[in-house]
Amino acid sequence: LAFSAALVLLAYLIGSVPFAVVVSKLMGLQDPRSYGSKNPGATNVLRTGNKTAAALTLLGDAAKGWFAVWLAEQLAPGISPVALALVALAAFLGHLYPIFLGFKGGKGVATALGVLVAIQPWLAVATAATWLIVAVFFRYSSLASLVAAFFAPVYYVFGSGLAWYAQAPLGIALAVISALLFYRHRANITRLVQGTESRIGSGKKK
Ligand code: NKO
Repeated sequence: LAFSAALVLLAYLIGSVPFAVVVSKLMGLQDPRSYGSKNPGATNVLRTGNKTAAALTLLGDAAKGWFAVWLAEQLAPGISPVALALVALAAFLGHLYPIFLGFKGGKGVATALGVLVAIQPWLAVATAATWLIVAVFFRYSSLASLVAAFFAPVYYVFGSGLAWYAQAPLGIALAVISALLFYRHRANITRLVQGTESRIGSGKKK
């Protein structure tokens, strides 16, 4: 039990690494918490016009979610579903409430994607495809994230078929992650309703 708790703590610390801030600093860009949506995330970094920085942020934030879950599986082969679900949740919460940024982090979209990659690759593909379709049609990153977050647990239950309850801990973790994604996007939801949300590609050009 102490070992599982250590793995959960480790996952939280890995999830806490804020790639939007790290990448921006390394590339000499402004701190993403100072412009646009003020969110330390890939979408907001893209508002600088630097696509490479945005891509690296997305990659880093997703990779840490994947890595935290993968590492726990390596360090504790045969880890229980409950412990693994808590590890996944901890990595996600690290991004939202990072110890390295005074607990003021991002919205968790990329990190949730990384967690999905580690848990069920097909689920990550289906969820990322959902994000992409909404993003291409509506050009709102936040709307795409919300629709993808809504469908991820749905895909999980349907994809697991009649055996979904055997994987209940992960299913519950995904539902909690999805709910927290909505909660973290509440300012975006207000802007979407008011018609003032910024569209992908409307940020300043490089
Ligand atoms: O700055 O408030 P903003 O407009 O930046 O940003 C809103 C945006 C914040 O998220 C990001 C990360 C962008 C990642 C894009 C690719 C993600 C594709 C997969 C979605 C996975 C959803 C996981 C649900 C798990 C339950 O939203």
